[in-house]
Amino acid sequence: MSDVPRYPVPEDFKKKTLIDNERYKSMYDASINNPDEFWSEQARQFLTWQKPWTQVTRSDLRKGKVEWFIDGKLNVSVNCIDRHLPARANQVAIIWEGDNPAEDKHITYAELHREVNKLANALRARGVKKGDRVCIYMPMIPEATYAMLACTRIGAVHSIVFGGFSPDALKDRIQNAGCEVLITADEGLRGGKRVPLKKNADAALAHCPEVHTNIVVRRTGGDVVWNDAKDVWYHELVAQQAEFCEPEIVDAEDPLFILYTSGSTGKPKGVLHTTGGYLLQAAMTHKYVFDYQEGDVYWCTADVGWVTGHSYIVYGPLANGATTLMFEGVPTWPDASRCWQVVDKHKVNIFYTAPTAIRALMGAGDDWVTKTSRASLRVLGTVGEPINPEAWQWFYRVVGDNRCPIVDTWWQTETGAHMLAPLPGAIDLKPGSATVPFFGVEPVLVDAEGNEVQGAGEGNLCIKRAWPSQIRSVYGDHQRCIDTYYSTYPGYYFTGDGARRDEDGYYWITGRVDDVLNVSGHRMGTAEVESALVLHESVAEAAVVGYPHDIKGQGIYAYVTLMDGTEPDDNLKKELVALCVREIGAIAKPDVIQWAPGLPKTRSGKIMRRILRKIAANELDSLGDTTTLADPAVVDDLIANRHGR
Ligand code: 6R9
Repeated sequence: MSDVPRYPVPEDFKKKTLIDNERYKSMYDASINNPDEFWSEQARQFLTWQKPWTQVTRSDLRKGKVEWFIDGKLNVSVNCIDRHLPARANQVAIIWEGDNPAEDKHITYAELHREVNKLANALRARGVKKGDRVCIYMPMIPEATYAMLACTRIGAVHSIVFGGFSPDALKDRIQNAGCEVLITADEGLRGGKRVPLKKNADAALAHCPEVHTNIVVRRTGGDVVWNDAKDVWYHELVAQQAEFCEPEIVDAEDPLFILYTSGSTGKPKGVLHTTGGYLLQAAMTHKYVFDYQEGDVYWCTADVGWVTGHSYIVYGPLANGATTLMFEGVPTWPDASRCWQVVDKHKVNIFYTAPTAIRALMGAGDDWVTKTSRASLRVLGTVGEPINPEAWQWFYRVVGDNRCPIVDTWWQTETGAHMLAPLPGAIDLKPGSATVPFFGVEPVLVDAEGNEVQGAGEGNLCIKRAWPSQIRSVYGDHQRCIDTYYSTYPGYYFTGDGARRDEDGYYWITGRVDDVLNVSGHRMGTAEVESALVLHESVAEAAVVGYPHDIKGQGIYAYVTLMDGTEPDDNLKKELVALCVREIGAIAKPDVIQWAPGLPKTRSGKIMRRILRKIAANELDSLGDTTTLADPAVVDDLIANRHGR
C-alpha cells in the first residue's frame, strides 16, 4: 500500500515526547526478548505493591491459562488514590462535565479519597465482602467512579452494565454474575433526555431475589417507586460513614471486575479481569500511548459501561495520578460544537473518541469545529472500530489543525488494554491503520489451516504470547473461555478479527471474522438480535447481518421470515424494532427489516450468511458460490425485494 499517505511524527512533538522511535524499538525488543525483566521493571515503576511477586508470569495459551505477578499483593484504590495524596491531594482527579453545559464539577484526589472510602464503608456495612459481586448500572456521574473504586477498596468485584441496556439485559447480567448489591441512579441525563434507570432496575430486580440492596443516587430528582425492603438513597447511606476504610489487600490474580461482551452466540460472556496485570497494562498504555505528561488534562468520551471507560476513564488515568474528564452528555448536544467547547473550557490536551462520533461530527460540517480554538489539544485518539481514512483525515486536519498525532488503538474487552497502537512520538501514522504492537504484544496472522502468515499478508489476527491485562476467564464458564479464544488455533489467543500486515509491518484491522457486529463501536452478536426477533409470535425465523453504514460503521440488517398466514406490514416492523429495544437496548435497533419468504440455506440447513451480507451490502456481483444452496430461488427473491431497490 505505497499509495497510502504517511504522517510522520511532527518535529515539535518529537522534542517533548516520552518515547521516541529508538526508545520504542529498544523497549519493544526488551519486552519480547527479556519479558520477565521488562515486566518486573514496569510493574515496580507503575504500581505500588504491598508484597512483591515471586514469579512474573505462569501462562500457557494452549490451556488458556494466564497468570501474572504471582503471589504479588496490592490494592487498586490505594494505587489509584492513596499513594497520590502526598503530592496530589489538591490536584483535580476528575473533571465532571454535565449533560447541561452549565453544570460541571472538579473533584480533587483528596475528595475522591473521601468519597470512595465512605462508599466502601457503606458497602461493607451492607455485608459486601472480598470476592462478592456488585452490579453498577449508572449514568456518567462521579458516583459511578466512586462505586468502581469503592468495590476495589474492599476487594469486591464490580460488574458494570451500560445504562442503555434494557431491564432484561440487566437482569441476565445480575443473575449470571450472582450480584447481591446494585448501585444505580434515579434517572440518567443524556442529550437533555431522561433515562429511567431506577425504573429499569426495578423491572430487573423483580427477577433477582438475591439482590438485597439497591443503592440509588439522586441525579435528577425525578419520581421513582420506592421499595423500603431494599432501596436506599446513596447520599443517606454514605452520610453516616467514616472517611477512612481499611483497604483489602488482594492477590494480583484476585478478580477485579466482570464485564459482559457479545460473542457469536446469543448469550453475552462475562469477561473476567484480575487485579495486578490489568492495572499495570491500563496504566502503562494510558501513559505511553497517549504520551500523558504531568499536568495534562485527558478526556476519553466513552461510557464507563464499556471497557474503554474502565481502562481509560478510570483505572489507567487514576493509577497515573492524571486528571481525567468524565462527560455525562453526547457529542451532538446541544449542538455539534459541544466536544470542542468542552475542550476549550477545560483546556483538554488529549482527546480520545470513537470513529462513529467523528463521522457524525464530520457530517455536521467544519464550522462547528473551526469556531473553537482547540489550541490545548496535543494528542487525538480513536477506538472501537476501523476508522475510514476520510474520517481520519478530517479528524487530523480540522480537529487537530494538522498538529496532533492520532493514535488509532486496537484492543478488545478481552485484552483489557491497548494491543496495537502508534506511540505518538515514535511511530509514523497511516490513516486507517492501528499500526504496530504495544510492548510485550506479539501479534501474528494465521491462515485458515492454522499456519502463520509471514511478511506482508492477510489472515486471522492472533496473539502468540500472554500479556498482563489478558482475559482470565469467562465468569462461571471457563470452558467457554477456552472454546472461544484458545481452541480455534491451539497455542494462540484468537481475537475474532481479521487483519492485514503491510510491508512496513503495520496492521490494518479488516473487521470481525465471526458473527459479531460492530454498531457505532458497540459489539453485538447477530444471534442476540435474532433471539430477540424470534420472540415475536409472528416470526418463524430471523437472520441478522451487518452492512456498511455511513455513521455507525455497521448497521443492523434483519431478514425476517413470518409464520404462514401472517401479513407483513409496517406496523409489524415497528413491533419488531421495539422488541429488540426492549430485549437488548436501543443500540440493538435494526436499521433495516426485510421480509424473507425463505432464507438461503445449505442442504444441511445452515443459513448462508455470506450471501445475506452481500445482498445487504448491495454487492450483488460477488455473491460467490451458490451451488450448495438447497433452494437457489430464495436468493432471487431476496435480491428482487432488497431494501432500497
Ligand atoms: C476496545 C473495544 C472489540 C472489537 C475488536 C475490533 C473492534 C476495536 C478497533 C477495532 C479496528 C480499532 N475494534 N478497536 N477495529 N480498529 N482501533 O472496542 O472493545 O467493545 O470489546 O470491541 O472492536 O473488531 O475485536 P470491544
